[in-house]
Amino acid sequence: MRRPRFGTIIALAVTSILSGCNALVGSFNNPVDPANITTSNPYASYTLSVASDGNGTVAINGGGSVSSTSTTVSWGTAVNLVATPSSGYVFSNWTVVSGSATIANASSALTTVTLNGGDASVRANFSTGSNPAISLSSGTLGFAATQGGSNPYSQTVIIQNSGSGTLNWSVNSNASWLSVAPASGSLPSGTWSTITVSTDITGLSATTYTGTLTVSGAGALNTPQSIRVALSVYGTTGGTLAWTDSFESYAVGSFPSAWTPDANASDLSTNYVTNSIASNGSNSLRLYGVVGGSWASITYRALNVTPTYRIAFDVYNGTETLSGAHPQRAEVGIRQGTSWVNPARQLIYFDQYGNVKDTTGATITTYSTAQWYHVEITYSRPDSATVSVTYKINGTTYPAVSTSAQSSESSMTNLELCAEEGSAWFDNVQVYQQ
Ligand SMILES: [Ca+2]
Repeated sequence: MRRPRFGTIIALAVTSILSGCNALVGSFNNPVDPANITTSNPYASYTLSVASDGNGTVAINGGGSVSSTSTTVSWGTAVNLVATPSSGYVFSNWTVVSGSATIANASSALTTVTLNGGDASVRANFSTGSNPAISLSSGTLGFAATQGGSNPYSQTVIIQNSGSGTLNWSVNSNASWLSVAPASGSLPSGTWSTITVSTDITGLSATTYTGTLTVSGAGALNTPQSIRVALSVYGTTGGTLAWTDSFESYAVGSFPSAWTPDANASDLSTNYVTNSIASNGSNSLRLYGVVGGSWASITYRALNVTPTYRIAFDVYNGTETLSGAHPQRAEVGIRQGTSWVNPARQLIYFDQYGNVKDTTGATITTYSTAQWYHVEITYSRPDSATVSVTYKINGTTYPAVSTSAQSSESSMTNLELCAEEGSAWFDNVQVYQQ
C-alpha cells in the first residue's frame, strides 16, 4: 500500500475527530471542520481583529473585556463574541469592518463570528441609552427523542443585559412539553446568566413539535426576544426498511460491490468479505486501518433516505494495540460523496480506551473488543440548524444528543463504515426511513 508523502498530507489532511473518519491525520494544532473547507488549503489560519466603537468593551472566547483585541483562528472555526456597553450605552450591532466574516447574529451582543478565508475585522457598535437590552446566545434549539423513551438532555442558553441599568427578565413557554429554569432573574448592565431549557416527551406521539420561549424584560429596548424550539419524537422500531446488507451475497475475499472503498479499504489483502466471523449468516465485512499508521479503511453506500432515519448494524472490534495518529477502532458516520476529504459527520466511534463515543465526542457507554454489538442510530433534524442523534446499543436506549448542523449537513447522503486503526467487522447493516 503506497502511503502518501507528508507534503501530500499537509495539502489534503482533514482532521477533526468529531467530523468523521479520517484516513490521514497530520500534526496540526488547529483541526478544521471539513464542512467549512472550500479550497485545497484547509489549514490556513487568519487574524481576527475585534474592536469596540469606544462605547463599550469586547471579549473573544471568554477572554477579558477589552476595547480591542485580535486572535489567530483557523478557517471555519466559530469564535465566540461578547460585547459589553459602557455606562450610559446600549449594544447596537456587530459590523464587519474589513475582510469577509460571517456573524451568526449581528444584533445580539452574544454571538459567533466565522472567517470566510482571510483576515477580517469586526466591530461592536453601541448607542447612547439608559435602557436594559436582551441578548441571547441562541435563537433556536433542537431536541429529539424516542417515543416512550428518555427525555432529551437539557440545553442551555445565555441571557445577557447588553444595555444599561438592570434587566429584570422572565421567560415564558407556550408549550406544555417545554420548560426553562430559572424562569426569571435580574442582570446588571453587561452581565449574563444561563438558563436551562428542558423538554418532556411524556405522552407525546411521534411527530415534530415546535414551541417558543419568550424572554421579556420590563423597559428593555428590544423586549420581547424569542427562542424557537423544535422537538422531534420518533419511534425506535418500525419505519420502512430502505435497504439491508448482511454481506451474504458476496464472494468471500471480495470487496462488496454495493460499497465504495476509500483509503485503505482499497487494499483487498486486508479488506474483504469474510466467512470467519459473522453476527448473522456466515459472512461479514472486515475493514482494516493500518496499525501504527494514519491510513484508515473507509467504505460508503448511499443512504437513500431523508431525516429522520435509522441506521442499524452489528460491529465487532479487533484487539490490536493502537498507536497511530487516530487510535480509534470502528466508526460509523455520514459523508458527502465518497472521499474522506469531503465533509462528514461521525455518528459513533469506539475509542482505544473501551469507550463508545457519540457525535459530539462524549462517552455513551463502554465496550469490549472481540464482541459483537448491535447498534441503532436515529438521525433527526428537528430544524435546519440542529442535528439530534439517538443511540440504542444492545437494547439500551440513550438520551438524544443535539448539536449544531454543519453547513454541508444536508449533502451528507452516504453512510460510511470505517476502521480507523486496526480491524473491525460489520454485519447486518440496515437503513430505515422513519
Ligand atoms: Ca452476515
